[in-house]
Parts: sequence; structure tokens; C-alpha cells
Amino acid sequence: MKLIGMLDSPYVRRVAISAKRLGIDLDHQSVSVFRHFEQFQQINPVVKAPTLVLDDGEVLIDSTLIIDYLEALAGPGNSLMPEDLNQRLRSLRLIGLALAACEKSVQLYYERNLRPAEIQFEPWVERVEGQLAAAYSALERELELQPLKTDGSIDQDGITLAVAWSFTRLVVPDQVDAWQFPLISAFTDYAEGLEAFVSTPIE
Ligand SMILES: N[C@@H](CCC(=O)N[C@@H](CS)C(=O)NCC(=O)O)C(=O)O
Repeated sequence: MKLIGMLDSPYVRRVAISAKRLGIDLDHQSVSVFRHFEQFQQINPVVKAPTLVLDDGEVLIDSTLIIDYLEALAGPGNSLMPEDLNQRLRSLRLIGLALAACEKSVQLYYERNLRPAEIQFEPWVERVEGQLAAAYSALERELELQPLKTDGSIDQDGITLAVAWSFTRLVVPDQVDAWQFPLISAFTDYAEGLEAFVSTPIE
């Protein structure tokens, strides 16, 4: 199976890291939705990263749906999601917040880098900045209430949180200070030291 997309996309990176943690070998191809638009179009006319191309040529998009498929391939004993209902609910809450943080970081990055300065719409930018801060504040509170494991393992909530934080710090560093979100920052330092992260560097 081929995973198409750049690792500077948090969505591509969470799929690549999840696959490693699930023991699934993916052939990763760094094709950019911007710099290699036409090449990407040949693989997937919708040009969304990540794209997973199955061995029979079937194409799957959206990181969460791709991870769902990889989880099914790996089998129940290997899941990155807790079985306990309450813990699963908490994981889903963390993942939802981290994905919202990714989305808001992407929106700010696109606004700053794709839209000409003279047609930027400040009320929209302020709205997105507020949403991004709200997502990380909620995540920091979640970690205050219950820390994530730092025993050498990592599950889907931790993967998505750390990937989101590293991405935000890379593309819109002015939006988040490590001292404002010490628990998220410390957890990300831990995650970025794990083999699955080190071997899947943000490009
Ligand atoms: N919800 C999607 C979001 C994927 C996404 O928006 N990826 C970006 C790259 S970071 C992309 O494909 N951008 C190109 C575009 O939307 O035209 C997921 O989880 O995979």
C-alpha cells in the first residue's frame, strides 16, 4: 500500500506514525498537493493528502478514515484506541480537539501564504486564531486532569496531539508558546523522541 503526501502535513504524518505503531508497512511517497499538483492529480483527482492507494489500486482519503482501515487490518489486539468506553470517549475528545488545532493551523497558514495580503479578512483571521487557542487550552486542561502515558508507548490520542503541536509550532509559531501550554509541550517532546516519530520526521 502506498501513502501519498508530505510529512509536513499533520494528517499524513499521523497516518504514517499510526501505521508504524500498528506494524503495517506503507510505501510512503512524498508528493506535494501544491508543488506536485499534476502528479498528485494522476494518483487522486481530488488532490487530498493523505491519500492511501491500496494494492488493487483502490484509493482512500481522510486521515481518520485511513487509520480506521489500518486499525481493521491490524486486528483488535493491536488497536491504538482504548477498549474501555470512558477512556475511548476521552481519547476521541483529545483527537477531535487536536484535529481542530490542525485544521485551524492549516487555515491560518493558507491565509498567510496563499491569499494576497491586500485581500486578507482580519475578522476571519481573528476568529480562527481564537479557535486555535481554544483547542489547545482545552487540550492542556485535559492533560491537567489526566496525563497521557509516557512509558515508551503511545496511542492515537497522543500521536494526534503531538503531531498537531509540532505542526502548529512549525507553520504558525507565533500562535502558541510552549510556556502557555507546558503539558502539551512536554508530552510532545516525549513523543518526538519515540522511534515511530524520529523515523517519520516533519519535512
Ligand atoms: N480531514 C482531512 C484533511 C486533509 C487535508 O486537508 N490535507 C491538506 C494537506 S495538510 C490538503 O490536502 N490540502 C490540499 C487541499 O485541500 O486542496 C484528513 O484528516 O485527512
